[in-house]
Amino acid sequence: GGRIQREDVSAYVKQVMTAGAPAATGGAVAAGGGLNLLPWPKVDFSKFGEVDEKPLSRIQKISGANLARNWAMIPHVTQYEDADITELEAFRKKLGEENKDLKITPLVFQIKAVVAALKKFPTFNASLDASGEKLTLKKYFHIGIAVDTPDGLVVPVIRDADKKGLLELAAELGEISKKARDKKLTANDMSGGCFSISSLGGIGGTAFTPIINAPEVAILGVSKAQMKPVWNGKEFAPRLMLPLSLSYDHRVIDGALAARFAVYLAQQLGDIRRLLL
Ligand code: CAO
Repeated sequence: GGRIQREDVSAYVKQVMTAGAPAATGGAVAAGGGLNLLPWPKVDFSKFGEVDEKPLSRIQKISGANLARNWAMIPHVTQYEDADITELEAFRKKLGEENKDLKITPLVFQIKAVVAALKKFPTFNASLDASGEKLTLKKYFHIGIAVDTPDGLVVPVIRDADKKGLLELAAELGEISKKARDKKLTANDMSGGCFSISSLGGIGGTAFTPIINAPEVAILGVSKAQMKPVWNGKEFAPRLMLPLSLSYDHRVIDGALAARFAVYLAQQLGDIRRLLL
């Protein structure tokens, strides 16, 4: 009579356990682990209207494959925080006027603040091995910077950022972004990073979810600083607030640690005298 009997359930379970869950169950994860995704939809778009086709660039294909692996394999969580950079900005402007040959953007201060936070929270300066069982803690501070180029995203690395001053970092940032846009980066320029920063602050937006650059365990996304009314205990005061989005690998970093890292980072940016400590 179309009833589902005990034997049917057993047979079904057996089938799932040996062959992976069929798509009709909606289960994306096969019983034995691994992804058991539906095939990519094949659509003849020209049936619906006029279209054009454009192959992805070489960089897009390489970074796309990396991003897809990292997104699928790393359990990402993003922690948000705002840093009050009102004073930092005044100092940056002054520094810019004194060094007109250099472009000193907020990013160099972020690199310095990230190095301070990595020193305080070494778990963020680490990599998980392929088995997911061993962490390698690094004692050097090489910071990857996401650079947008007409051909796609590349991440050159500033080495030993802890040993460099703001002006030196500003000069190097200028050099690597130019090298990236001129397609002159070598594999060596893009290797050895400990932690990456992806700054969309020059463009806009309030927050985003950056994808971790494996085998790193965290990445900082930076959005555009904006004047906001901030309560100072007595009144609302206009303060320049910088939105930070910290994505981390939850296998390695717990939420409380990530919140502490983000708060510490915001404190460093809020009072850069702390970077001297
Ligand atoms: N808030 C407000 N203004 C900011 C800012 C912020 N967080 N960050 C930068 N700015 C300002 C700069 O001061 C500069 O202002 P001026 O022109 O008045 O001097 C302007 O925005 C443009 O900055 P920039 O983008 O040229 O320089 P940068 O040092 O901030 O960044 C680089 C350099 C190479 C990181 C950037 O050009 C870039 O490519 N960003 C994109 C990265 C990216 O695509 N990430 C996404 C990865 S996921 O797909």
